[in-house]
Order: sequence, then structure tokens, then C-alpha cells
Amino acid sequence: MTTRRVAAVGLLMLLTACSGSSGTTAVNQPTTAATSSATADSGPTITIKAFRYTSQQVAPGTTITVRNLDDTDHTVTSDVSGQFDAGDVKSGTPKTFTAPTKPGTYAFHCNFHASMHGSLTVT
Ligand SMILES: [Cu+2]
Repeated sequence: MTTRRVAAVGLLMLLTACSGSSGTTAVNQPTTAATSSATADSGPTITIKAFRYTSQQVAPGTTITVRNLDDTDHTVTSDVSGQFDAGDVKSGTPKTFTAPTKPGTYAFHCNFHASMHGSLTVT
């Protein structure tokens, strides 16, 4: 009995020590999360609003965020197949794609709405 109690107390102390150290880690986490989300927000963005794209000029190979402010889904798909495609960008859920590595002006469109056209400049 005595041995079991000692073991139980030892385990309790161990658990306390563990939760104490994880508490320290949790304090550090918000700082890291805030930094990474700030980086994502400050990057180049193509915004879609009222079935129109904002134009964007980026360096080769840049990661571009697409934000859809409309209620319906849109895509950012290069006119020349295979250059880039953000896929199905749902309302309120940003997606990213990588800009071409070769400088130039790239025309793109929406797969769902034939009237939607935009251009991406890589310099
Ligand atoms: Cu569309």
C-alpha cells in the first residue's frame, strides 16, 4: 500500500511537471501564429469582387493568394493550359497558387463564368 501511494504521488508530480512545461510552450505559440498569418496577409493578392479580378504584378514564382468576395465560386485559370490554376475558390475561403517563373503578362479566366477575364504580370 505504502509503495503504491508513493508511486501515485510521484506520477502526480510528473503530470504537474508536464502540464507546467506545456504551458510554457503554449505561451510561445501565439507569437509564431501571429507572425505567419501576418506574412500570408501581406503577400500579393488577387481579389474577386462583383465578377471582376484585381490585376496583380509579382516577381517570378511568387505565391499569390486569391480572395473571393462574391457569393459564388470562381477560379483563376491561365488561358494557356497548365501555366497556373488556383482551382475552385469558394466565397470567403482564400486559396493560393504559384506565379509562373518566366516574366511576361499572363491572361487568365474563370472556368465557371465565360465573361470573367484577368491578367497577371510577372516581372
Ligand atoms: Cu467565376
